[in-house]
Amino acid sequence: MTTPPRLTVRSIRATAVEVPMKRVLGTSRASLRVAPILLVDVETEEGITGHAWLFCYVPAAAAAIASLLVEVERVVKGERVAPVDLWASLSKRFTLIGVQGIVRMAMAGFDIACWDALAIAAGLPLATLLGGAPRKIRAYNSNGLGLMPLDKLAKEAEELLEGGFKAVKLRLGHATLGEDIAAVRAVRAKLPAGIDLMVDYNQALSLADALARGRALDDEGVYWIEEPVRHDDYAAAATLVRELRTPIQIGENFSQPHAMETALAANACDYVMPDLERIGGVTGWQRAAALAQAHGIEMSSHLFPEVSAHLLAVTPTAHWLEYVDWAAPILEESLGVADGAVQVPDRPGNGLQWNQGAVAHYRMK
Ligand code: SMN
Ligand code: MG
Repeated sequence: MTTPPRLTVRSIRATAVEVPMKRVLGTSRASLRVAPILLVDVETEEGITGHAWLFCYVPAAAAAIASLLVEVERVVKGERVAPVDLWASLSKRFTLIGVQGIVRMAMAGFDIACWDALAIAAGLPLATLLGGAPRKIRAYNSNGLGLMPLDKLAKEAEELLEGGFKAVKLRLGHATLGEDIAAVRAVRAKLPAGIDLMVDYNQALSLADALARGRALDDEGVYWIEEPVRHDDYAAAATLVRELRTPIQIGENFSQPHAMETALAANACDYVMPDLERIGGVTGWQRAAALAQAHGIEMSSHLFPEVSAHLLAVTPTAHWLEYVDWAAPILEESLGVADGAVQVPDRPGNGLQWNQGAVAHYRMK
């Protein structure tokens, strides 16, 4: 057996694209029709390139993160591709500005691409490099189902079952409780028995309103209530955990594993769903997975299904993968979905490869 080459960072390339979404994502905060995505390529002296994509939420953030990656490159150029060590040196470099927000997203993109390069060099799928193996990961369909008229919701709910999905997620946070319940019922009416329905408020509610709406939802049989209140109001979330029967899900806004630790210490949720670019890339995810295991709490992913699938394959309390198809148009090979599960690709690395023609087409102007 040959030893994989030691890799050295040569450069970081960032390419911003705006990919139209097949289905509008109408959340209580904003409506998204286009996915602003930043492609991150870490090139090594040895000729291996690692890939990652970041979701930028607003197009302006793509340029800002790309510019932060120039500073990341200045720190890591010529260093060994050792993501844990590089996370530590970048954390030190960025302490004064703060390892948060888009600084941390840039670091996460670099970290994810470094792990990809290591797995490619080893000739192993990322899941295998991390001690697991490619397998099927249970997923819910999180495309669409935003705040929209009831007839459209009902139609979309049916369409989202294609692929054999056994669960879908509905965005809530309408002006009134009555409208939220009507939306849940419109979707539920189209779901065969045994299909689970998650709901997501995107931090829309006050504690009092969350208690009122949560009590009403307790009678609707929803699987979890996601981010009902401001993401870092762990005291309010803990009250909801105590008062409601429906599980409370939070985590897409955990900034590095410390935030998750604080939330768990406050009993702020029943489930967690860290986001790869906010938790700290592959390095941060693994630390979060250990925390979830220690607390005996089930852990799902947020966005980034392609890389998150590898990580859930080695997460002791793996729960649900959030499936979105937003990056599919710019990928050489999109994630395989069948029987409500995604298949972790059995090829070296995390499996991300850009379709260069599509990247040129969707490139941000
Ligand atoms: C979400 C994700 C990405 C953009 C907007 C909203 C949502 C989710 O909170 O959990 O999918
Ligand atoms: Mg959410």
